[in-house]
Amino acid sequence: MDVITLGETMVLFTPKSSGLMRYAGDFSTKVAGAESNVAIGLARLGHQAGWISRLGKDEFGEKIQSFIRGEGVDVSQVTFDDSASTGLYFKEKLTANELRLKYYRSDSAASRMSDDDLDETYISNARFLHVTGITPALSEHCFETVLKAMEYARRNGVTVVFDPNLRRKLWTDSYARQVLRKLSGMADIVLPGIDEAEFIFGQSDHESLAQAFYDNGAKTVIMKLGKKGAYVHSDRSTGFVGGFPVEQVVDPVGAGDGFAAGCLSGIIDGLELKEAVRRGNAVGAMVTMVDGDVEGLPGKARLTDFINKTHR
Ligand code: KDG
Repeated sequence: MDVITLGETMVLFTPKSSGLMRYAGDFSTKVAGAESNVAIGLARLGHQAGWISRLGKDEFGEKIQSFIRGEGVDVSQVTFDDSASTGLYFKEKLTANELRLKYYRSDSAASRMSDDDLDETYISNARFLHVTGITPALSEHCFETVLKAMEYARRNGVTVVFDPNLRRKLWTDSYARQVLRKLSGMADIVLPGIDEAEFIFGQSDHESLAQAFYDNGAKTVIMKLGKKGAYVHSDRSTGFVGGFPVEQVVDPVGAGDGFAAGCLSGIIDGLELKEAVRRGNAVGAMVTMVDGDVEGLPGKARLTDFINKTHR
């Protein structure tokens, strides 16, 4: 495996009409979860990715497993729980530019994950372990599972990648800040957004914030700056990597996961760090132009085309 990831994936319902969801009659159903989004992004780019999770023993659990398997991600470590449900998630489009997200995931099957769900050998055979700050927010068990997965990775020489992915609806600010800071310090590579960096370390400029993550323990800091691109800070390379212009943002959700998949894909392919981040910027931009978290993730040919066209 190139990358193994771990986390909750839900069925995503999107009303076909805009406005308040109470008036919506028809919904599309898709599959969404930050970590499986990354795994799918990597698989589309030709890498080997695995996803660890728990699903409810219900039709939605079956849907998620078969969708992710169909995308070429290894789901051999996914288990089914017959006493809890698969999580659901609604993306309400209030106006053309205003989304409202609503979760139905408390006490879901994934929130009951425990370190019994982890196989050290499976993790030790990967090059990278990708985890996010969503999973520890689901439950104490989930937090311990993330810690254990990181411990297995570290003692087997697997590079740990952490994306804070702050979800304020899931926990209190003070606890979130404490946990995200701790996990960021245990990772080799961190991928915070500038807002998340400010949430964790306080308001400052991107250079000082990147330095704060570095001083906290991460060897490579890749900070997302939205449309502007990203800022990189590591021993070998420091500086901006410009973003790609987007004609029209259709759905921004999942762009950060596309960015993570693109950066990791570049690193796996042996690109220099800033070139890898450029690939991340391109994938992130492409995701925003299509509805759904994963539907806009490109294969290698489309990605190369997009990069070449934009920079001709
Ligand atoms: O990054 C996209 C995710 O936010 C979305 O897929 C849902 O995993 C999700 C979450 O917990 O918000």
